[in-house]
This record gives sequence, structure tokens and C-alpha cells, in this order.
Amino acid sequence: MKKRKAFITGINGQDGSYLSELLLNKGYEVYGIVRRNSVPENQSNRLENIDNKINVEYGDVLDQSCLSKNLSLIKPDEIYNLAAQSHVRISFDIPQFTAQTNALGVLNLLEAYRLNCPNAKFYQASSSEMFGNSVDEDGFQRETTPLTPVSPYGCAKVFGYNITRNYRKSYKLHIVNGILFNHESPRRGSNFVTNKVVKTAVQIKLGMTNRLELGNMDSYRDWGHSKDYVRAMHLIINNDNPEDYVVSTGVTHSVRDMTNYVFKKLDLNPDTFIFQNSKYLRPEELKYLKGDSSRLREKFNWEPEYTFETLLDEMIDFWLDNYKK
Ligand code: F7E
Repeated sequence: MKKRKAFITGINGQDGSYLSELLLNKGYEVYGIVRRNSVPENQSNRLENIDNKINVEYGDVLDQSCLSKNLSLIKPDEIYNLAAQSHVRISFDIPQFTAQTNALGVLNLLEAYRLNCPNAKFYQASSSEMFGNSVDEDGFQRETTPLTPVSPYGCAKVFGYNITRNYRKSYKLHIVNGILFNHESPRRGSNFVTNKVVKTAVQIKLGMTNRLELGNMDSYRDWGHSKDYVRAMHLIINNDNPEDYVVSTGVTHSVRDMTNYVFKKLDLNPDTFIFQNSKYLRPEELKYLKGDSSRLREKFNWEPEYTFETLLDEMIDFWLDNYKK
């Protein structure tokens, strides 16, 4: 039987790497693009295990010619748009680049898709950051919660969400959005709060540093594991009806709770080592996220395998092993 082909933008990111592994296990041919960086090191380190099994080229969602060339040559069955400037605080420093990549980049890929392989299925990585500070009366965000973004990142993602829905209706294309809440793993970039806390706490434990500087510790996030969430992406894109789904655990914790859990696990007193640094605060903060993913669970029987605790335990073990090596 002919192998199904998947094309992934942002393939060397946390989600791109787990998704590639999942799709290879399911027998797909996997293709992807990575953005060129002046330092060649670490551009594909998350893909080291599968390097010889996937097809990766330099490319950019801002380069229409490269998108058209790739889609016309590969003719993928499934397209996953995971490329983004994904750091919310940094989106305040580089708002225009963030808007170009996270908003216009989606439109560029949609056009290349519509003109070259309109029979493919298209997944757009939408985000709970789109909700901003909207919370339903019962304390959850869900597919119907109003989108009131509070960052350039969130505003750009709302454009990506709306334009994919517009293309789905206008051109009758199989396009879906996964509205993913925060998701982490040992492969998370270490300037996102979970991996920053875990990595630095392990360094403190091993006597390598004695300081952890953070911003706002009173915001709440619904943290899941990237591996569970890429499983959801594959289910959502392969739904017979193209629809949008929230992906979340339904459990929320403050940054402070998360930090306390990690320090306690390592037998450390957080008060001795944690300091606030205003450079990590955001001009406007999203205060509270807790996602209701009942539609996804009911439709596909999806359940996360990781809990908040097992996720953080895996990240702690990763950094302990890493420094012991
Ligand atoms: O911040 C607070 C910060 O940067 C979480 C991205 O994947 O999820 C992610 O966005 C919370 C915020 O993730 C530090 O203020 C405190 O309240 O880990 P984060 P995020 O902004 O929620 C959504 C769903 C996405 O789509 C995004 O792409 O932690 N916080 N102190 C800090 N955050 C960071 N990064 N660094 C600190 O020192």
C-alpha cells in the first residue's frame, strides 16, 4: 500500500519532533522544513533519533516560493502547520516578526496548499493564548469561549485561527484547528517556565547555581505533555468532518504551585533560591487557563496519559540524567 505523506512546518520544535515519531510509527513518510539560523548547531537536535528516517529541508513560512515548491513536489496527504514564533513574552519584543510568522505565515501556507494539493488535510496549531482573559462562568475555556487575546502572539494566532476557518468554508477544504493549552516535555525550550524551573532547580541541587529568577508566579496554566497532544493532533486532522477542538487536561496550577512541586521533589526550599526579575514580566498577562476538552474526549476517546506530576517527574529525571552524563 502507498505510504501516506505528512508535511510538517516547525518539524524541529518540541511538537514537530514528537509528531514525526508518532507518524513514522504509523508508517508515514515524513517531510518538514526548518528555518535557517546563522548557528548551525542545535537546529535539528530534537530530531537526532529519527534523522535518517525523515526528509528535512531549510524553509520558512514567510517564503512563498519554498512552500509552493515543497507542496507541489511532495503532494502530502496531511499538512501540519506548527511553525511559529512561539514565545509569548518575546512577542512583545518582536511583534511584527511574530505577526508575520504566526499570522501571514499561515495564509502563505494555506495559499500554497489550496493551489498545489487541495485534497490534503490541513492542521493549524492554534493556542489557548487566543482566549486571553476570557473565562466561562464555570471556570473553563472551551471551543465557544470568546477570543480576547492579550499579547501580539495571541493576536496573531487569532488571525491564523480565523483565516483557516474562512478557507475551510470558502473553498470547502479539509482544515482543522487544535486549540492546544500549554504542553511541555523534556524537549521544551528552556526559556518556557516549566523547563526553566526544572532545569535551574536541578542545577541548584547539583551546586551549579544558587539563583532562579522568575516573573509572575501567580498566573495559572493547564499543563499537559506534548506527546499526548500530538496524538490529539493526528486524531483531529483525520476526523471525517473538519472541526476545531480544544486539547487540555482540565487541571490548572499556578506557576508557584509548579515551582513548589519541583523544589520539593528535589528536597530544596524554594524561598532560599527564587527571586523576581521584572524583565520576565509581560506588559499584559494572561492570568488563568483551564481547558474543557470534553468534545475531544467524547469524539475520539482521547485521554492524556501524563498528569501534572508525572510530566514534571519526567522532566526532573531528564535534567538529572543529563547533568550526571
Ligand atoms: O509562561 C509565567 C508567565 O512562557 C507560562 C507557549 O507554548 O503556551 C505557552 O505560552 C506562565 C506565564 O508559556 C517566567 O508569565 C513566570 O504566566 O511557559 P510560558 P505561555 O506564555 O503560557 C501557550 C499555550 C502557547 O501557545 C505558547 O506558544 O509562566 N512566568 N516567570 C514565566 N514564563 C517564562 N517563560 N519565564 C519566566 O521566567
